[in-house]
Amino acid sequence: MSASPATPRGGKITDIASLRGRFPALAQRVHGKPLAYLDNAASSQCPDVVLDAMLEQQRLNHANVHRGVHALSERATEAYEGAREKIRAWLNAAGTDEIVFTRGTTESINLVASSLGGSVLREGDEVLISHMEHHSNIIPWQLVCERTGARLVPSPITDRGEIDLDAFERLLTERTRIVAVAHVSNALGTVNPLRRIIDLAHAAGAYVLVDGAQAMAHLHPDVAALDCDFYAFSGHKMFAPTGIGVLYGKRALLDRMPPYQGGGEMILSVSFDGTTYNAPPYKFEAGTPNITGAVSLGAAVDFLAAVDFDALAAHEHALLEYATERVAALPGARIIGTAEHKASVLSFVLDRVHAHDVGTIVDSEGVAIRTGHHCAMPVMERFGVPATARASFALYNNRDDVDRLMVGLERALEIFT
Ligand code: C6P
Repeated sequence: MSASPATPRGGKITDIASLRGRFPALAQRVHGKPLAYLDNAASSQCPDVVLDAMLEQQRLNHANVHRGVHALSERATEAYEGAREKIRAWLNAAGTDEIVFTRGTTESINLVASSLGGSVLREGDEVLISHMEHHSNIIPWQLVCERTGARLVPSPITDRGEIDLDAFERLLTERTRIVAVAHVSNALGTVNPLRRIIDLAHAAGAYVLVDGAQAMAHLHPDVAALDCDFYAFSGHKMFAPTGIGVLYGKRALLDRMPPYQGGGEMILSVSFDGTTYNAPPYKFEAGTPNITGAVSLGAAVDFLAAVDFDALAAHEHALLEYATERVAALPGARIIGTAEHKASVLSFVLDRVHAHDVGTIVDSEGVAIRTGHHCAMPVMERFGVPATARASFALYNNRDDVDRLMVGLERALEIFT
């Protein structure tokens, strides 16, 4: 089941279209129609190798990690730490001690906001984010700003949905202690110029957190080359299950940061007089972790590592262009997010049909998209819309999925005309 017929000898998979067959969920019918799954920015489907890894972990190796001396616990520990190493290698992090397992992007950002933010921010300091951030990269900073007296500063975006770099530079001052930006916007699809942002932020003496939730299934971030201080992401948007994610953090910073939660695993010794903490990453992994999730995420990284990312980018880019052209040609259509560099996401409104009706009608055609504010209300406000319909692509999507979306959209227009 897990052997790939599309792997050229000795090389990476370049025939991206062939990967669709590896995703069992895509073979089902929904409302009597073949499924066209275009809600990948919310959660992507799992390939056979990830499903196999999940099942094997639960069937044979289900035990707690780092605790038992028995065989199952040792196997679980090996699989869990093996996954950490796979993720380290994929991100090009310096060590596995820089890879913290979390529940997902949201928890990773809350960890940094609470632990780093809580210890370095003072009254008058600023946290600089962008106007295109997901709520998960806004609210944790608002919470810590309320606690510390620091100020949250949103940097404006242009009409195309790109960070206005001149404004960003102006807002970056000696008061800026932390910069937090998305690698890819979930509501607009914009790919942000991270290197430039990180260089500017570091030159101003600020730490940088990157919200990589929307990047991992499309780009291959190299944290050493980016030189970001933190990089956060979720497994369920990169072909792994829900409930597992990662915080990459530079070791020197993780060392200095206080624990985020207390409990088992994160200590060296405990007495009623006080506790000494374990070293990173364990200092930040209180309690029994999501072992099966981590192992499955490791399998998802193996899956991605076999794929040629240039071919993947070309495939997804062609699909996004095709879908953008077709949707833009519909009467009353407006594309929200027209950045020069985009990945995966096509957000749009139809002036005659509310986004929620669009979503319901295309669902009846077996087409899954997301509608609403996409947990990015400031983006909706910036573009003067209450909600958008959003088709988001993954490597397994094809033109047929887009054609099926168009059938649904034309039907919605018929009903509302
Ligand atoms: N965006 C979407 O449909 P969690 O929920 O922790 O896995 O990811 C949060 C998150 C953070 N940043 C970005 C850029 C995101 O896109 C998301 C999740 C989903 O767009 C669910 S709202």
